[in-house]
Amino acid sequence: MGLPVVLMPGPMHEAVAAGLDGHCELIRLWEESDPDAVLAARRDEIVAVATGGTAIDGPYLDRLPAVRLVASFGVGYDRIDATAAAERGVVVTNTPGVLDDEVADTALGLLLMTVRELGQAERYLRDGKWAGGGPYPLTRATMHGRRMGILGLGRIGQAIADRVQPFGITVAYHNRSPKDVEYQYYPSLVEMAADVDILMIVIPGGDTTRHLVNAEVLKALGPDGIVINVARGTVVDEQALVDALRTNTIHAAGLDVFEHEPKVHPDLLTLPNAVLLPHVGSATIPTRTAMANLVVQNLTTYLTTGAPVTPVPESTHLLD
Ligand code: 8YV
Repeated sequence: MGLPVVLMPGPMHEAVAAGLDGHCELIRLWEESDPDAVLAARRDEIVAVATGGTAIDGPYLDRLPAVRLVASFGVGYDRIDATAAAERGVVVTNTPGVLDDEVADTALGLLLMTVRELGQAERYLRDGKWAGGGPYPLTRATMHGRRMGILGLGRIGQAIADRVQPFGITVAYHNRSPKDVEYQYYPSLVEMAADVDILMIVIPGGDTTRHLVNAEVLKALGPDGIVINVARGTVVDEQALVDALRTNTIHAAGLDVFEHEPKVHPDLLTLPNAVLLPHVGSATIPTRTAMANLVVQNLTTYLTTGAPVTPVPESTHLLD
């Protein structure tokens, strides 16, 4: 018998293909001159998919009836319809845990940049304004003694909470249901926004969280309010955020993710109170390698034992 066949629809971290070497036959679909013909010809052989960003929904899986596993790179899997997959008996895995500290570090850096205007201050120096125009203006905001509301207190949210408390920042959170933690829980996002001055967004993307942070939430956050988003751009109504920044309805925003990334709302590029990063939350060589290795582990354990290591919640009942 030949090796099991795994489909890779688009390019991924090179450690994935390297780690799978010898365990399966890998179809690199984007390198094929006629991808549809390859899918049609191999549809009954392809048992698993390794993906880094391709949208995979029910109709996509219907073209691949032998697939039983979709191994996704990244902790967020909003581009994969895990419910439609489960309905077809397909398990989805993601890469939780291995990127928590990296993303939390990025969130802290972005928060500091936003509160203390560090990027703007650096540009001031590089533009030669320090020598010519005197010191950079004092920032209105400081880190110390602030209240942070975490939208989505999961593993990464907890890692952020651990990092900000030594700054004297008090933590509260909003999730669908309360957790066994000492932070204040808010069943209402608007009420939390009204009580805090930093809104830290770490909640997964997807239809259920789309535009959760809207004009009403931003208004409640208020003129000293700071929004930090290291989750998914879709969680925020980006036009409402642009309007809130322009009218000083909130003080500032630090964004690592965007609603239509890699396209960035053109107004964000010109707003002085927006700090913008190109989705670098987990983007270090060690962390991305660890994520790639977890994708490989999910595929290889599935191929040998039938039980991948990190299934998403929508899939776990398929493994009981
Ligand atoms: C990566 C991420 O940028 O894990 C996630 O959900 O958003 C990031 O770690 C992404 O997976 C890159 O493909």
